[in-house]
Amino acid sequence: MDQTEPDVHATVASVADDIAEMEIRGAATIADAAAGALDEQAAESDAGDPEAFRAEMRAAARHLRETRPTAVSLPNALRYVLRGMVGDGVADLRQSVETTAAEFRRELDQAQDNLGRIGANRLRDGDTVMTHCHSTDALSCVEAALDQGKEIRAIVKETRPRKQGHITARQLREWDVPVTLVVDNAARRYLDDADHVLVGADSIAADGSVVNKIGTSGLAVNARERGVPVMVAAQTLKLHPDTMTGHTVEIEMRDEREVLSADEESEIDGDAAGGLTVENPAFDVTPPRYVDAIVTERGQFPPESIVTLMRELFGDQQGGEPWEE
Ligand code: RI2
Repeated sequence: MDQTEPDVHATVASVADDIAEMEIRGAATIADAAAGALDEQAAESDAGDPEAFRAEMRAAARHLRETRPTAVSLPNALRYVLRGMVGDGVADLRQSVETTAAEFRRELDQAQDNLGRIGANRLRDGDTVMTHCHSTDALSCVEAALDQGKEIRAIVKETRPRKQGHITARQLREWDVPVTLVVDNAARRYLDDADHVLVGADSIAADGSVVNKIGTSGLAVNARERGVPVMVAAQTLKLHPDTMTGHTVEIEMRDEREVLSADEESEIDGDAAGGLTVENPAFDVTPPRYVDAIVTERGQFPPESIVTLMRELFGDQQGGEPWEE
């Protein structure tokens, strides 16, 4: 086995950095960028033979895979493109990557549009949604409802530590949706004014558990207690195939500086060296009993039955990952 790791193209390295730093973020957007980066790697490769080309593509996929562990859309995108890489010569292989990456990105957009139309059916004229973080899948439901002429209002949770709720608020205001922005701690107080909790997902497990931005599970438990239905907008790209065979979803732990700046940390800690531990999990797991519906481009599912869709989509896919040698 060749021990030398092939170089990855500069675009792949830069997309990987941007994903890790969350300059590129959101499960669907990450998947789209990863497919684009593989396409770029193929286009720019100067590999002299098919085996060298394949090795480069596998190395690029591994590099992208290592950026963030939780959103399954990333490995699902890499699998899709690498499994579509077929042909005898370098030119054929390159062409197949280009075609497959383009097809993947087209389907991603299409799936989100279809999901939005299905999700919009749950929203009635005059409804208020409470959102958490920023999800393009969730927003596509609101956009479709607006397209249908419904009036929708939003209570938008800020979503510490990175405040991605602000992105949601901006987008909704661009669509002229009346928005009330609240800090995360105020969510329970405002649940009485909400008709739906509407969130996205980074991964959905086979038992219907929803892995999404930290704070989703607490919101869902509160919503259940208040009688507000919880709707998860997640295209099938978010279904996690490994969970069908008992694997759990790794929760990403991010840098403590996202929670406390160096100044804040020293103010709290004074001169005491190492006295403060900061934990910064990016995601949490909402058990299926707190979720009313998972909306996908293939229809709406109660969380407990999502496994039937997963069996249909993934079958009994066995074997190694296409980026492994
Ligand atoms: P879409 C985001 O994760 C949020 O948790 C959001 O709910 C999820 O991805 C899905 O986003 P992060 O990348 O695919 O901000 O619906 O950590 O856009």
